[in-house]
Amino acid sequence: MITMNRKIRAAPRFRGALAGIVATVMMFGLADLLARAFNPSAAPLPTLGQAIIPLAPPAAIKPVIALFGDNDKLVLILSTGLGALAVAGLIGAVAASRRRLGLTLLLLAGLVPVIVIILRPEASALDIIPTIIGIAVGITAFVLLLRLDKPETPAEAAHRPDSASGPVPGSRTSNPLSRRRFFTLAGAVGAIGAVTIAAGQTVASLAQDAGAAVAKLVLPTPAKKATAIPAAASTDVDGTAPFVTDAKDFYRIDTVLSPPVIDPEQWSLRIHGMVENEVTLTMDDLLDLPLEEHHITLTCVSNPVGGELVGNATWLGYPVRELLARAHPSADADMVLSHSFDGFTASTPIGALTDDRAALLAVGMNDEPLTPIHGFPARLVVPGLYGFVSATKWVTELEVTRFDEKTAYWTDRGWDEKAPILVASRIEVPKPLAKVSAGDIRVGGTAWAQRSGIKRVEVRLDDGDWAEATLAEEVTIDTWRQWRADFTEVETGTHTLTVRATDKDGTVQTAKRRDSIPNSATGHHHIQFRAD
Ligand SMILES: Nc1nc2c(c(=O)[nH]1)N[C@H]1C(S)=C(S)[C@@H](COP(=O)(O)O)O[C@H]1N2
Ligand SMILES: [Mo]
Repeated sequence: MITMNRKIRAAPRFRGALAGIVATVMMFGLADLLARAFNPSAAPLPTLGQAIIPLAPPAAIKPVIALFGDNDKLVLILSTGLGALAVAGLIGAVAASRRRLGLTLLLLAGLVPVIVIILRPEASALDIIPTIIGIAVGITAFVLLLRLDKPETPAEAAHRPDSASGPVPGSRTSNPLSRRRFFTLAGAVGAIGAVTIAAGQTVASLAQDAGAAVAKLVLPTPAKKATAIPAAASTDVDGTAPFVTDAKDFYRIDTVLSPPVIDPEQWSLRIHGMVENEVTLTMDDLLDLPLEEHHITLTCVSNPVGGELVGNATWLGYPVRELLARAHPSADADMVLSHSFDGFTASTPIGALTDDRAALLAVGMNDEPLTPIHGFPARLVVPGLYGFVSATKWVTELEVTRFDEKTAYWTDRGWDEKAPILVASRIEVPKPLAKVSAGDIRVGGTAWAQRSGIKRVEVRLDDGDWAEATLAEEVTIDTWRQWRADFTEVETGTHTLTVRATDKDGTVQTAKRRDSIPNSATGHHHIQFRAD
């Protein structure tokens, strides 16, 4: 009797959970699709996901980036969605026995995305309309579903053909007819939800085409061309990364779920804070300046040893040094806090922006305007510093200040204030666990030590001696340098290769392993391969 009672009660609870889940799918789908028409940045699911990012503990972010790479954003959206469905399912299960409580909880849960949307810095009151409509329709569907999931009256139960013993006293047995209607409606609501989600994604990918904004920006001919890249800058070992990284292959790290699309005609850069003259620069002003082109290798502090979060491009821009000079920074200032359109900030030592290095306010990458994910229409690129303290994309403000007055996005989360790039090297060929023919083996890779330059790269096979690699020609001290090494008479079996680099100051890349927080992972890169 007791087990039977439990079974009978589990069924409405299950249907309640299902009602909550399909109603929520529909709410998100509908709200998302409507938001695409109004204002894509007001779509509830991405907005919820985006709101979670700054709250996430840094210790959790880095492993996610390491595990999923560029897919970290997809993983975040999916887990936010699954989390929301789990909550909706629980509330639905509660509503099966306590309707009013369930409805109140659902309404409260629905308010969460509304509040998050309103709290965005760029929010307008209209932004909540899609979500409110989604919630209203979702809750209506939920109520209808619960109504259909009515318990069977004793009279109905008595007339059921299979009811030999009549209704169980005190139990809620659902009515088979309304149960069928319930599942039909639940299926329909779920399907509408799925279709609206798919439609929203399609509209989103069409709208994401920032082509129109990018087409408005026509790059001028550089007043100063970058040094020509000699053929000898590449070792030509098959399978190594090219010397110049294509924009589409360039690693991407940022805290936005989708890059802002900024109209260059609306963009401006404001230089303010501890300055004598505030300066505001429009895109036309910037494009009229004598722009310079420089090859610069950009690196992320989160790059694991041997990792892919490094790339080399030819950047076109104007020296930040000159822009700052127009504003006349106070002698007490020691930092420039660059602000992005999306709220991200980076704190750069003012010296790195005013010395002779090519710190650029960049508009071009490899002869094209920046792509939206790499900072269109303008970003900073500073040789020798990790991206999180220097390479602000979608940059809109340079605030001249002091380290003891202001902090930046990542420094607030435990990363170093000042982050010069450490000497590093990686093996690109052979690939980890590759099978190669025994005998003569060619090894190739890249090393970097921006601002200093690479002096030496050494490679070791198994426990052998360090062998000096052949370096490709250096293009500038701010670009990475390819290398290759040849080993002969490599025997059949499994082998390990290890690499280390030395910069021109004589600093040898340390073998000591450490984590990327607060100032980059260290250790030697090694890989295993099989010779057959
Ligand atoms: N607006 C904005 N700019 C940003 C970031 C960000 O999160 N938001 N991330 C920084 C970090 S950590 C790095 S490593 C570089 C990466 O630039 P990329 O994505 O063009 O390779 O951008 C920097 N600029
Ligand atoms: Mo980074």
